[in-house]
Amino acid sequence: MKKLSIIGMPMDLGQLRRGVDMGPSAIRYAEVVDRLRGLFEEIEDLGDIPVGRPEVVIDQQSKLRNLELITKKSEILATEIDKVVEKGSFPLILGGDHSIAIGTLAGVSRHYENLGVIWYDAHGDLNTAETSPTGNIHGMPLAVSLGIGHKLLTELGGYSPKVKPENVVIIGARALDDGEKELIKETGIKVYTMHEIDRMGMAKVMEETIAYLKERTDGVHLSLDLDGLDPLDAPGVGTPVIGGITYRESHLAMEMLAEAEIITSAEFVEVNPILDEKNKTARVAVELMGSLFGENLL
Ligand code: 6HN
Ligand code: MN
Ligand code: MN
Ligand code: MN
Repeated sequence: MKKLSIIGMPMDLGQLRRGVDMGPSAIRYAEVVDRLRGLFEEIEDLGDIPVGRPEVVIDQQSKLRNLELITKKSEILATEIDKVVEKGSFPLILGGDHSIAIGTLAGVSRHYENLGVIWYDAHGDLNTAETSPTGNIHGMPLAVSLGIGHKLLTELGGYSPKVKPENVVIIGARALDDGEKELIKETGIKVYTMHEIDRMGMAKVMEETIAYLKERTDGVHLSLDLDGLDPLDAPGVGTPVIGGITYRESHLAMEMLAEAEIITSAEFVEVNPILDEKNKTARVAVELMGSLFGENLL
C-alpha cells in the first residue's frame, strides 16, 4: 500500500501493570517513522488517542476490570481507524495492552466481508468473564471479536462478530487457559502452538497460514503481541512466557507476510518500557515492522 497511518493507543486498562501505556512513546523513540519511510509513498503519524491514567475501577456485575473506560476509549480508537481505512491508508496501531484490539478490529472489520486475523501471541486472549483467571480484559479481545463476551465490548461499533472463527489463526500459543482450550475446540480456530512451530518449523507454519487465509479472506489483520516472542528477545512485556518464538523466526514470519502481500492492517501491542532492557522490545517491534512492510524484499 502507498500510505501508512500510525495511531498510538496508550491504554493500560486491560491489565494491572502500569507502564504499557508508554508503549507508543517507546516505539516512536525507536524511530518507527524513519525505519518505515522508504517503504511507503507517504507516512502520517496521527499521534495518540487520549486515554488518561485513571485509578482502577472494577465493574462489580461482570468482574471485568475497567469495562466502561475500555469501552469508551475503544470506541474512539475504532472511529479513528475507520477513517484511516476509509481513505485507503494502511492502519498501524501502537499499543497499549492487547485490549486495544477490540477497538482496532471494530474499526477495521466493517470494511471487509471476511476479515482474517493472525493472532501472534503466547496467549489465546480467548477468555470471558466466566473463564478468566484474572478479570483482565487484555486476556479477552479475541473472544470479544468473535462475538463472545460482555455485550458492551462485543457490540462495539454497532456490529458483531468482527471475525469468524474459521478466519482466525493463532501463532505462538504456549499459555492457554482451560476455558480457552475449550473454546478453541468448540469453534475450530486454527492454532499453531509452540509445539507445532518446533515440529514443523516457522516457514511451514507461515506457508500454511498464508495459504489458508488467502483462500477464505479479503483482508488480514496482524495482531502482534510482543510476548509471542521469547522473553530473551522481548523482555519488556507484562505477561512473559518462556519458550517463545525467536527473533529470527519472527522476522521470517514477517518477511513471508510481506512476500505474500496479505496484511491489510496491523497492531503491535504489550510493549512495556518500564519492564524493558534499554528499549529492546520497542526496537524489536520496529525491526519486525520493517520486515512486515518489506524492507528485506529485493
Ligand atoms: N495478553 N490468560 C491470561 C489472562 O489473564 O486471561 C493472560 C492474558 C495475557 C493477555 O498477553 O495479551
Ligand atoms: Mn467506514
Ligand atoms: Mn495478547
Ligand atoms: Mn500475550
